Amino acid sequence: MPTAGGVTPRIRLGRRWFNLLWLLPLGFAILLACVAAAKGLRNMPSVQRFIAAYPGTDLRADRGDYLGIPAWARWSHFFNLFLMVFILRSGLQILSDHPRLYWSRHCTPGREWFRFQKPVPAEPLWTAKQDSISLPRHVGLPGIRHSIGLARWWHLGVNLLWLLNGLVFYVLLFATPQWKRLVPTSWTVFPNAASVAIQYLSLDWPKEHGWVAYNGLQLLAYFVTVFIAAPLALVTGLGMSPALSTRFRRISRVASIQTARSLHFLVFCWFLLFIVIHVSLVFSTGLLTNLNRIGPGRDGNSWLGFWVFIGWMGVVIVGWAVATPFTLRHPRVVQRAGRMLIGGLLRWFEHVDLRPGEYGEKDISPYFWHNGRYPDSTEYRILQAGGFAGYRLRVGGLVAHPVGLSLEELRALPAHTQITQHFCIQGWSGVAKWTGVSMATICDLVEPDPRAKWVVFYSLGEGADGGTYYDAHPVEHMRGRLTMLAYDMNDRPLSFGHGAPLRLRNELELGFKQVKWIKAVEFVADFSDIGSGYGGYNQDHEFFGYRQPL
Ligand SMILES: Nc1nc2c(c(=O)[nH]1)N[C@H]1C(S)=C(S)[C@@H](COP(=O)(O)O)O[C@H]1N2
Ligand SMILES: [Mo]
Repeated sequence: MPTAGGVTPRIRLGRRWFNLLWLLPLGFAILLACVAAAKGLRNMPSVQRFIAAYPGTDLRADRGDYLGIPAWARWSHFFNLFLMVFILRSGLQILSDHPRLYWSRHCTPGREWFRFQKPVPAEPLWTAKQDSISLPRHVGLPGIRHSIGLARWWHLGVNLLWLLNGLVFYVLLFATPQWKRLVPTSWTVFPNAASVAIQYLSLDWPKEHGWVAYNGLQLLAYFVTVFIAAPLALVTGLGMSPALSTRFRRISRVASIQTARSLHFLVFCWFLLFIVIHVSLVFSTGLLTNLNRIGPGRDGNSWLGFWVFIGWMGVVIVGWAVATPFTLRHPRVVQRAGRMLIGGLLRWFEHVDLRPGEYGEKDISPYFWHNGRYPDSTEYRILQAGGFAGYRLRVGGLVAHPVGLSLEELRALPAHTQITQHFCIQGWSGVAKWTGVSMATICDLVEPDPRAKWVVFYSLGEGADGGTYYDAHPVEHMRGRLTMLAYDMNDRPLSFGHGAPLRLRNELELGFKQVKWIKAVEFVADFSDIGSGYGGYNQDHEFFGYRQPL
């Protein structure tokens, strides 16, 4: 897609939008005011007594048990920061594919609380893809516009490694007395943190005991990062899965995908803020001493830690620099490696049997985003002009009775209605009522052969780069209660934009698999000889995965 820039991030307060760039001067002014206030406070005898009583660090009696930082913690700290580079960059890339955040699953334009894109234009057929923006190549991963397929392999694949690293860290932390360094065990952590805040802000810094114990503010910041932000990143990440959200309906009713997405972004902001402050303080509170402790694990101010740090940073910078060029040169490698890392997990998320009835009429979204490339072939135009009277849905392949069904014949089959939520891979969602024919009914009609493992849905429309849009679904999903061919949306015949005359709904999967303007359905043993052989148009052209329940 051609490059397209966004706008500086802004947030909505009521009806007004505020440019977040104002936070820079505003934050600086607030910081100056806080420094002035802290300096004033420190001249007060009561505050001086408070600081004397709570100097900042709780030096426990058993502190000798957990002196210093063991090698496993230092290595896991390094792996963590190395992996974080890819996680943060690819996460930002994913966000740029729909640069708007909402608190409601409806994603109504103008109701977002945060955006770094212009307001949604009034064009009725404006698509989410048109709405996506580019990032600088070395900020986003891989930076170019609508590269979410590749960004997701990075994000989810590296996340798995990051979670494993975190798991090992948790286990070793609690298997040793080291947990006492990160978990506050006394309420004095709060007055100590307040005292440290005053001391930092008054620019007369507290005495550091980093080899033995962290100060109150540090302890709280580390605790929040390790035990709140990191797990929240995982939970909110999973909260964006259509399969899991529909399975855990009671949770997703209250906290929808958009709550999950917004919180996931706030966790991202916390991580960024933490990194900035953490690194600034590492540099300004005794660089050599700090680097010795976290690098070679020594107490002292030799240059050894500095050189270890330079080595680590070299690895980080090389990883940072090669990630985008490598991804753009070898996208198939990224796609395959990603699938190797998390393909099994995605497959496992598909093992849920979804039930209808999660949403009611009142939950239907007032605005439902459009997406994809609209059909423009003469074949489609002629069908559309004739009110689809000449339309025949062909169902064939490995089946006992291939059929060609007119819309009338489809409407004469037992009708199925479901009110469900659509999850676009780009991040927007919406609830709609779909009426049509269950794929189970179609299966009863055509009787698939046991050799059929996949069902391919072909569109009358082309994909973004030309060629038939299609997508393959596992045959087991065809018996699922929420897999259907819809001819009505919200009690009206499907509109042109939403897929007239027929579209697929398979609520286990993301939006791109819901083929619109369906022409034919084919039961096949495998999809390797269809298109480029990756299981769908987006898999062939945009490096998505063929199982996308997350
Ligand atoms: N034929 C076809 N079907 C398609 C697409 C497309 O480009 N072509 N886009 C997909 C994507 S990415 C999404 S999110 C949904 C959007 O459906 P909607 O426009 O009804 O919201 O359709 C899917 N089906
Ligand atoms: Mo999508």
